[in-house]
Amino acid sequence: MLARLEELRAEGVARAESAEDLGALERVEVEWLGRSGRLTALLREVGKLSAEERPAVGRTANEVKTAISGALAARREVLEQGALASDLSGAGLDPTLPGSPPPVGAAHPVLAVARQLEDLFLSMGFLIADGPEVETEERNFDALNIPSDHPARDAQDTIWLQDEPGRPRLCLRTHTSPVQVRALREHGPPLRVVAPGRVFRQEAQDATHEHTFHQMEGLVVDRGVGVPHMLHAMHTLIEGVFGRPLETRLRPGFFPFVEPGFELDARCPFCKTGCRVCKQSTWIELMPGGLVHPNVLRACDVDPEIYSGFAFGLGLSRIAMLRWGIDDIRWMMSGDLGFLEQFPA
Ligand code: FA5
Repeated sequence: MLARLEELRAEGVARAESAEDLGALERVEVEWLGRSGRLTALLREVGKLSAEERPAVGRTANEVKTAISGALAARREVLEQGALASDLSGAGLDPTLPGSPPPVGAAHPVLAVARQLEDLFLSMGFLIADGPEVETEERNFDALNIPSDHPARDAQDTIWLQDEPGRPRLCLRTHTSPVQVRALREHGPPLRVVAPGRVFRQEAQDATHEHTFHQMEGLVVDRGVGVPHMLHAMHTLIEGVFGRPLETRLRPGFFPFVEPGFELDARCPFCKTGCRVCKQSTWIELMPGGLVHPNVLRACDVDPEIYSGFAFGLGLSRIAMLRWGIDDIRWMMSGDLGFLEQFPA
């Protein structure tokens, strides 16, 4: 038995050392060490040996296995190095073969809607403005004519930063409307601007409410601006998002920074008789807006006797949900690749 083991060792090592390529090497491994390999077959006979013979045969069998495995590993390294060197030398390289494309990301659905609307408003002569996510109480509330006892300032809705003595009070902006104030103070009228961005509220989450979501503010201030101008902008926006005009209706809506204030509803783009999206009403609430309140114009050093304007605040996250039939807003911030990969570039 010991002699047969030695034969196996010599032959196995020799075969490993002379394997010409990785495929041949693999065949040697299977033939010697595999489940039905030659060494394994021999080891099955160990049981038939006497108790005295067994330890020596077992030890030698292990040594044989180690020797063959070692020879296989050494040869594999040599063959792999050779393959790499030949790749690098360019021999056998065909530069005309198609490469494997790198994985390409895509715009998040909210970003895709924001970009589409930015293009649309740019084509109508609007500026795209940006504002910080940490905002002063003055711009987020006071300049927007939101009185200090308004419930929206309550800690239940607004996420406040820790007060620092002698510094203005700061919060995470609760809407994109403070960008109205920033843009008007910076550029003055006449002005047309849209401002997409992330906003934050202390909010109980459900399928349509997030604590972090996206809005897009629109603001036009000029001489003689009125409700028909606002409606034209809103209708253009709807056609841009849904690819066709939708029937709309205006309802009164209260926001301290507009007077009069409205909620614009659109006829559900998905049904005629009522569905899950419009909750059987055939109307969906699309965007609030109104004519800029004179107090807001004054807070931005604009004379309301000369200028007027309109503003609207679109929930971008909800528009993206409508556009692609996404049933839960919490997907948006989930970072879930299974969700995101459904929106190719
Ligand atoms: C505002 O935030 C006003 N600043 C909008 C405005 C601007 C009115 C200019 C008039 C003139 P509101 O709280 O309704 O209004 O929010 C506007 C939109 O944001 C809603 O229509 C909705 O689409 C979206 N929204 C509000 N709360 C949430 C939330 N928790 N999660 C996701 N989207 C929300």
